[in-house]
Order: sequence, then C-alpha cells, then structure tokens
Amino acid sequence: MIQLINAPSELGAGTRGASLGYKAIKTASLHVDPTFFKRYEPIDVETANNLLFEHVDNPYGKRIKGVVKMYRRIAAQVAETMDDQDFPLVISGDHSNAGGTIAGVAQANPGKRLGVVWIDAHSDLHSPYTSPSGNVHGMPLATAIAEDNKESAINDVRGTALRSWDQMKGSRQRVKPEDIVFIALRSSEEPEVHLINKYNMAVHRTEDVREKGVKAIYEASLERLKDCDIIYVTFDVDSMDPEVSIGTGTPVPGGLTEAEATEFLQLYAANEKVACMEFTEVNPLLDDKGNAMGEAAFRCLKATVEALEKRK
Ligand code: HAR
Ligand code: MN
Ligand code: MN
Ligand code: MN
Repeated sequence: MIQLINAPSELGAGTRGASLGYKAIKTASLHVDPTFFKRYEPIDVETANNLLFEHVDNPYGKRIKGVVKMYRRIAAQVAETMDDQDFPLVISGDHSNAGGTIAGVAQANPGKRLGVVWIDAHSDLHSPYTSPSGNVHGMPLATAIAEDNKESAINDVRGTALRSWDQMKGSRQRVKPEDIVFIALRSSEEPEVHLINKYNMAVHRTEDVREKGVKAIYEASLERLKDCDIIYVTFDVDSMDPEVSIGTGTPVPGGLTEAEATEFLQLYAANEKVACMEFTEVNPLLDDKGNAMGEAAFRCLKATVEALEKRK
C-alpha cells in the first residue's frame, strides 16, 4: 500500500509559505481528482513551525533545533511505514527534512545499500560550515553522507548549531557519496562543487536531459546505482523551470518541463528498487499564477501514484 506522509515543515526555508505546499496540492486535486486524498489519506507529521515566531539565534543553521525535531519525527514515521511494508511517499514543506526521510529508510533497511536520486535545481550539500545562507534546506544531502566539508569552511560555527548539526548528521554515512545521482542540477556553490568532484557524484543537467532524453538519463542513473539494493527519489519542484515552478522558494531558470519531470517520476515509481519518494518545496505564497505550482505538483503526484500502483 502507498502511504502518503504529510510533513509540512518550513523551518529550513528562507522564505515563508512552504508549509502550505500540501494544502496547495490538496486544493489542486479538487479540480482534477476530488477523491484522491480520500483514497490516499496521508498521515500527518507534527511540525515545529511554532518556532518560526522565535528569534533566530544561529546564523549558520537557522532554526536548526526545530529542524532536528522534524528530522526525528519524519525518520520515525518513514521507518514505521516501511516496517509495515507500505511505500512511504512523503510530501514535505521545505527540503531540510529529507535527511530525516533518508534516515528513516536506512533505519528500516539495515544492511541494504541505499542509492539516492536527487531531482533538484540545487545540490543541498552544505553544512553549517559552508552554507552561504544558513538555511537548512540547503543541507539535507550532506547529513545523509555525514559530511561536514570542513576543508571548504567559510563560517565560524559554534554552540548549539553544531550540536544540532551533529544530531542530524548522525554518526555514520547512510548513503555512500558515490551512490548519489543529481538530475536537473544547475545551482551549487563552490563548497558543494568541491564535494561533487571529490566523490565523483553523477550529475545530469537539464541540457543532458534534452540531448539524450529522459529514458536514457533514467537508465544511466540505474546503471550508476546498480550495486544499490534500494533507491530513494526526491523531487524538489524547483527542478522544474520557473515557467512551471514559480511557486517555490528558490526558483532557478533552465529547469525541466512538467512533462520531463513527470516522465522521470513515472519511470522511477515503476522501478521495484525505488523504496521511498518525496515531493517538496511547493510554496503557494510565492505563486503569482494562482495555484499553478500546486496544480503541476498534484499532476506529478497523481502520475507517480498511478505508476506505483501498477507495480503490483
Ligand atoms: N545553496 C543555497 C543555500 O544553501 C540555496 C539552497 C536552496 N534551496 C533549495 N534547496 N530549495 O534545494 O542557501
Ligand atoms: Mn532541495
Ligand atoms: Mn532546490
Ligand atoms: Mn497565490
């Protein structure tokens, strides 16, 4: 069974409104498939969004204590869902907690090698030592590979931010850096580029998708992850072009079309190795075309769920 998990976090984002992403998607469903969220009723993860109203005291890991709370809750819910032999499909607010999703997948699958497909304009490989913004949604993938990247440090991090970071990071790698594949990546800072090159992570840019086609990129990603037992696929909607994805915190030109994104999601969802998926970063407060982003995300979600259903 597919189990939707609604985790409306937004502590990790730099702009407000990502916690409304799920509501935007649900509202969009009313025009297209009004009973969808009855058939796939999500489990709600309790947020720590009350902390939004408190003073930010860690410039290099903003609201990171609250993000850690979300991490634990999401990891626990994802692990429980997998222990129940259900398929976790997480709809999160901002991307910061994807490290928690990965921790949950790892917890429920001890001894299995976990690969990651990161469909995103950004590489989300910062640590508090390297983040240019202090926004924790730029850090989740670094927690999965337990990477401080101190050799690229630009920030003098101390105190509770470090303790929270160490809690998120955990004591061991949940994913090997060489088992990461990026799709539609087009915005990374120098410290992230350093890690991508150091560990030879696979990068497929939008131009590569155009040139070779979605299917070929999908197949290349599977080849790359052939020694992995299971795969987690994350879909940050800013992977799509701002023409589709203006309702998101950090849009970047040159992204995927909705059709390309949909084809990727359908292919991954149909693959038995894919054990968990996540949709993230829909922010209707930033959408200047009504709920266009919510509608596109819902169409992508519906296509994903239909492909998952066909597996059985
Ligand atoms: N790399 C930038 C930073 O860390 C921007 C990160 C932004 N946003 C995301 N992640 N939506 O995918 O500040
Ligand atoms: Mn992201
Ligand atoms: Mn992004
Ligand atoms: Mn609007």
